[in-house]
Amino acid sequence: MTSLAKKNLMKDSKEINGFLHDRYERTTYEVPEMLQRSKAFYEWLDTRRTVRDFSDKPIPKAVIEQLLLAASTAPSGAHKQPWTFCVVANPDLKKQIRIEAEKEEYESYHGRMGEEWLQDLAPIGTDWQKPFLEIAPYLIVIFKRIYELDEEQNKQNNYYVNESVGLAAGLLLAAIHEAGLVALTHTPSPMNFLSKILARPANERPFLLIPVGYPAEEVYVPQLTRKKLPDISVFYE
Ligand code: IYR
Repeated sequence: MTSLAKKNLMKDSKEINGFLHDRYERTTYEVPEMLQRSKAFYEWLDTRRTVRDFSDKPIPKAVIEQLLLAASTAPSGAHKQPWTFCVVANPDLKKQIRIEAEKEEYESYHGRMGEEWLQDLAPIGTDWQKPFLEIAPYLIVIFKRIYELDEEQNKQNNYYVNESVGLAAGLLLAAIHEAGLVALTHTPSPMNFLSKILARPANERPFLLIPVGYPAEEVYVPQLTRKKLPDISVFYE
């Protein structure tokens, strides 16, 4: 048994409002180590880039499963965990998704998005063509669950669904980075075709489409800088 498992067994609990709460302890650090760790973590995350060119090299399903478990540790409104991760490896489904996404994207890039939007996207180098939807070994399509149905088909509320699923998506991207893989946060628009192709129930709405894989042999990403601390923060002291 691992020491963590042992610790969990020894864990004491107490009742609050009639519900059991477990004692929670976590390791804390002296300030120098705290600083070193937070800096190292930032520097690691800062090496993450959105990648649009994937290798078709397979990745083990076991890895994807771990990535999803990591994503699903995200906090959520009333702990409802209002997300479903659809993992698409099937080539026919990937092809259908590409065809439908490119249909929508063609319309977007040829009128729907408007001049200002197209100019904003020019430095990123995107266009309506989405070959990565067939090349990447896995497409993770995140659905938000806007409500649940109980056994009698009554609607049960979920809360802060966008916030919750956004947090899970962020953790997923971090987990993908940690695994040495790359991803693209893709938002075909509109994306209701995903519900149809993947036969999702009415309580689920597509949220993000995230191709995952190894990067292609030669990958270029747009030159960009991230905002500096004074541009993203206000301290009230
Ligand atoms: N959904 C389109 C367009 C697009 C929009 C934004 I805002 C981006 O940051 C990137 C792309 C596409 O996926 O190409």
